[in-house]
Amino acid sequence: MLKQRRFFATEPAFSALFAAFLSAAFLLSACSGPRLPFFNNRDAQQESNGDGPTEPQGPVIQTVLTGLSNPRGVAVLPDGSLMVAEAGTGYNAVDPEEWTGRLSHFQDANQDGDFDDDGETTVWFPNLPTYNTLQEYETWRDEVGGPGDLLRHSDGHLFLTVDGGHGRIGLHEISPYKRMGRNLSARGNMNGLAFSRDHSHIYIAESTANALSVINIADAEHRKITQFGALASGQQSVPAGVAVDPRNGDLLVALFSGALVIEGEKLPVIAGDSAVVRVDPETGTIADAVLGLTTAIDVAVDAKGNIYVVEMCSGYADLIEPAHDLFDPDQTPVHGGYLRYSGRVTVYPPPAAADAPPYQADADATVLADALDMPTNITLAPDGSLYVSTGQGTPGRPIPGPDGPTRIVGEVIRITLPDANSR
Ligand SMILES: [Ca+2]
Ligand SMILES: [Ca+2]
Ligand SMILES: [Ca+2]
Repeated sequence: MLKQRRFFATEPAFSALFAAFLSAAFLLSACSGPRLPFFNNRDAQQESNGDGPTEPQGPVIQTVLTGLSNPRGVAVLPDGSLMVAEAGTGYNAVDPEEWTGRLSHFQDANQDGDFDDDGETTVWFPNLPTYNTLQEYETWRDEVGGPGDLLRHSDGHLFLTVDGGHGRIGLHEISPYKRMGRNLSARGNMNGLAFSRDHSHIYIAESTANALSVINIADAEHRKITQFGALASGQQSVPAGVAVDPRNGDLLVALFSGALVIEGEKLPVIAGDSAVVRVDPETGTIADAVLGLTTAIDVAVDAKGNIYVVEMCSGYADLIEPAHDLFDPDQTPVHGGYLRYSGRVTVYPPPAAADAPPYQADADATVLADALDMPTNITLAPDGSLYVSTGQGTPGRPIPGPDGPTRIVGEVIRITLPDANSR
C-alpha cells in the first residue's frame, strides 16, 4: 500500500516544533495549520497569491518499498524501475545458500506509485553474504553488513559493493543480463561509490581504511586519492558516502565518525563530530563543507550544487552485549546501540564562493525529512527525486518506536522536492 506523508520543510530553529507537529491531526489540517517557513521563496509566493486554499508546498515523502532486509544502494533505471541492494538479515549461516544478502529489480507494473505489488520484484542474486558486526566484531551495536552501495553505469552495467566480513569483500561488475562479472577491488570495506562525470572511473569511500580511492573501470587500476585524519574528539573519520559535484567534479565525502572508548565508557556516537568534506580528486586536498553533523552516512549533489546529507541517527542508546540474541522475536525492545527513529535528510545550498566558510549543520540545515529509522543510503534520481534506504539493523528485532514498541523493517522512501526541476 502506498503511504504518503506531506509536510513542510523547516529551518533548524523550528525542527523541535516541527517534530511535535508530526502527528496525524496536524497532517490532516496542514492546509489551515500554523505557518512555518517554506521550503523556498517560490513556494511562499505561490501561497500568497492563491485565490482559495493552496496545497502545502514541501517535500512529499512516500514509502515505495517495505518489508526489506537492510536496503542499501538504490539505482534508478531509465524506465523508472529500481535496482536495490539489501545487506540481508545479518544471519551468517554456515551454508552460503542460506545467506540473505540480495540484489533485486523492482518494477511498478501496476503503476500505482510503489513497488510492493505482486509480480513487481525480480530477485537477481538471492544469496549474497550477510553478517552482523555485533557477533563478528563485538561492536555493542546491531549493525548488518553485506551488499552495500550500487551504481548503474551509462552502458547498463551495475557496480555493487559487498562486505560480507572476514575477507568476503568485493566491488562487483554485473552485466545488464544478470551476469556477475569482474571483482574490481577486494581491498577493504567500500561503503560508498560514485562515478566520475564521464563514467570512466569509480570513486570509493573506504571506511575501514579511512581513505578515498579511485578505480579505473577499464583496467581496475587503483589509486588512493587521500587519507582522512582523526575527527574533533580523536576518533577515526570513517568515510561512508561519496558524491561528485556535477558542476566541477569535486568529491563530497560523508565522514561518519568512529566509536571511542573514553575511561572505559563506550561512545559509538559523539554528536556534532561528523562532517561532509570537499575533496579535489586530483590533488586530494580536503576542505570542510558541512560541520556539526552526527553520523553523516551518505551524500548526494544535484546539478546546481545543492548538497543532500543523510544522518543515520542523532545519538546512541542501549548498547548490547555480543551475546545478545538479535534474532529472538520476544526480546525486550532496545535501541541496540544507535538511537532509532532519529535519522534525517538535510540540504545545504552550493557554497557562495570557493573560499566560503563551511556550513554549520545546526544553523544552516534545511530539513527535508526527519525522525527516520536509521537511514543509510541516498540516491538522486534523474527526475530530481531522492530515494533513501531506512531500517538498518536486524529485521524484525523489537525496538522502541515513536508510538511504542515496534520492529525493525527495511524500507525505501522517495522524497519529491517542490518543483524539483527549478532547483
Ligand atoms: Ca502497491
Ligand atoms: Ca506498484
Ligand atoms: Ca551512496
